[in-house]
Amino acid sequence: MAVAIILALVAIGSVLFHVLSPWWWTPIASNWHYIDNTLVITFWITGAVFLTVVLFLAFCVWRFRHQEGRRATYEPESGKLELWLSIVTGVGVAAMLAPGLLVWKQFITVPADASEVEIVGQQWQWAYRLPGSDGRLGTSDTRLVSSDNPLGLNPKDPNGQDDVIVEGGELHLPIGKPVKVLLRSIDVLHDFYVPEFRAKMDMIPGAVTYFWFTPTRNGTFEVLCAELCGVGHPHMRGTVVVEPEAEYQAWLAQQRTFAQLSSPTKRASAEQSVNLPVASRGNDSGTGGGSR
Ligand SMILES: [Cu+2]
Repeated sequence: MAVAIILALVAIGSVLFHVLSPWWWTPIASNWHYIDNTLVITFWITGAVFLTVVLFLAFCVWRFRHQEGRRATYEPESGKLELWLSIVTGVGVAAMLAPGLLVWKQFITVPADASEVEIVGQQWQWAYRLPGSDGRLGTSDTRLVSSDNPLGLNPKDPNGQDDVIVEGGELHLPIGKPVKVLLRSIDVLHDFYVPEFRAKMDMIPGAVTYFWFTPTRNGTFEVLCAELCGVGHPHMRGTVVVEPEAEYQAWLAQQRTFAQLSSPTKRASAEQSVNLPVASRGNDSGTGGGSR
């Protein structure tokens, strides 16, 4: 009897914890309400299954407890029960997976008017690159990464000269404008994650991953690395500031471009050591504008 009561208390306690808990997700600051909706659907389905199973267990412990003279019957197969369990489980799993597929399609279908921002992960810091006045990002190649060119930009690509580079600082974004986030890693797996944006994605060395979102709330948001990437992983934090267009433009005007950051002598030596044509797109290159 005590076991049955404990099981019932676990079920009731879980519901009370959910209702009374102060720990809930952060207020959303992007267009991705769909992500919250899929989480809520999964939460209710798994919550209902959890309650049903635990309460059924409590009932069975009490109902079929040991009694003098009572004997259990052995029933290894039950076609009817197996059919019902298969149908209910199948419907439950499909209900959890189907919304995710629909949301994923939207998550990677970038609107035509989205501007591009490149985010580069490196043990253990973030760097950002925004297109300059031409609106296009120049190409990049990991073979060009050096202390003078930490993001591996192609110095021969004219599109890259005016690219704005922010290393270790804040990323600013204008509110209400869709942005395509291009993700690169210089060394190991990282994952760009801002909880309020409800968006995250792995950064894979040698590849460019992407998603898009529209910031919907002004404010300062913390960037976390959501992929264990070495001993400095917990300290790999950054800041995204969402602000009105005028303030964003003022911030942008203060940033430095690739051309300003790399002196002519440094660029000449980089070109000598790696001989790449302007339009080079190797396996691990190509964050060029509009190629995806
Ligand atoms: Cu990381």
